Amino acid sequence: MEDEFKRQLKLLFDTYDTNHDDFLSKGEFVDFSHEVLAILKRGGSNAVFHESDLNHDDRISFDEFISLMSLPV
Ligand SMILES: [Ca+2]
Ligand SMILES: [Ca+2]
Repeated sequence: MEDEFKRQLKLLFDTYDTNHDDFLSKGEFVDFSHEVLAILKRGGSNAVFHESDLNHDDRISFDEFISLMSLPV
């Protein structure tokens, strides 16, 4: 389970590690933070929560979290 969690986080990390040097440079991290902020600004955290809760069980699973983080902005 922990390995799966790390694997998912690594996928997320790799998404933003655009030059694949296994580090997030300041520029890469800025892209990441802008994307997160853009998602949150899109309608407030309440709306984002409902949008992210794909199966509507009033909680965000890690899969749903990963889906949220992979949304195109
Ligand atoms: Ca990098
Ligand atoms: Ca859910």
